[in-house]
Amino acid sequence: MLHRDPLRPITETEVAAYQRDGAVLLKGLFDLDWIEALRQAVDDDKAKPGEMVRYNTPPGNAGEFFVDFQLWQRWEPARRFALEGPGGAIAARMMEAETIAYYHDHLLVKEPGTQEKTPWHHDQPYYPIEGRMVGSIWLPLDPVPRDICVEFIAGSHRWDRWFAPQFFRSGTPDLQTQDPRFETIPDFDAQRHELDLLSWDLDLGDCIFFHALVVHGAPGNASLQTRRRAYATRWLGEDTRYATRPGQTSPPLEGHGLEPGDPMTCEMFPQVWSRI
Ligand SMILES: O=C(O)CCC(=O)C(=O)O
Repeated sequence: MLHRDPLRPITETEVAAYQRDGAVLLKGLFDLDWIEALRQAVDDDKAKPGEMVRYNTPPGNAGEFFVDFQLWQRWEPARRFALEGPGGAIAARMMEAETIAYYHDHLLVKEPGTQEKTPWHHDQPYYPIEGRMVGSIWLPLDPVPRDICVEFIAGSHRWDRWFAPQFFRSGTPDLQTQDPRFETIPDFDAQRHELDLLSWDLDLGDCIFFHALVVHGAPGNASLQTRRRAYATRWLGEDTRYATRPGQTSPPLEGHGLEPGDPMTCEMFPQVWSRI
C-alpha cells in the first residue's frame, strides 16, 4: 500500500540532529510499495529520459552515472510520490514548517562499477531561492552500504558560506552563476581527516533528510553487482522566496512565472502539505 504518512513518527532527537548537523538518517519511514513504484519510474525514465538528462560517465568508462530531473512530471509513481506521498509531512516536521511546496526531483543512478564521484557541493547555490527552509529527502531504491553512501560535512549548513555551483561531470565548465557570496569550493577530499563526516548504511525504506546548505559529496559505486539508484526530492517551507541569479541555475526550471520576492508556490512548485 502506498502510505500517505511516514510509517512512524519522527522523534525530537532526529529533528535536533538535523538542526545541528544539517543531515540525519531516518530509518524505516517508507513502505516498500513506494520503493517498488519508484523503481518502475526509474526504469521508464532510463528508457525514455527527459530533456534535462545528464550522462556523467565519459564514454569508455565502467558503469554509468545517470542523472535526470522532473520524473514527477512524466511518470505516474513519481507524480503520486510528490503530491500524495509522505515527503511533505516529513519535510514539514524536519524543517518545522507550516506549509510545504514541492520544488523538484533529481534522480542519481550509479550503475555497478561506476567510478565517477559526486563532487563536493551544496545545493542552494544551484537554486534561485532565498530562505532557510530548503530540504531534501535522499531516498535510495537499493540498499546502500556506508562505503557508497553520500557523505555530509556535519554542521556546514551553519557556516554562512556559499560555494559556486559546478556541473557534476568533471571537466565541464561551471555554471557561471554570479553571486557576490560565492567562493570556490575547497578540496574537501584533501581535508578529510579534519572534517566531521556523516554517512550511513541504508536499508530499503530508510532515507536521509538534509539541508540545502550542508556540504556533501558521494563516492562512485564500486560494487559490480548492486545498482545505486537514489531518488532525491526537494521540499520548500514557507520562508522561501524566488530570487534571480545571473547565469545558470540548475535544474533549469523555466516558465513558472514567479517574480523576485514571490513565495515559492505556483503550479510548477505546488503546495503539497499544510498544517491547517
Ligand atoms: O546521490 C548522490 O550521489 C549525490 C546526491 C546529491 O548530491 C543531492 O541529492 O544533492
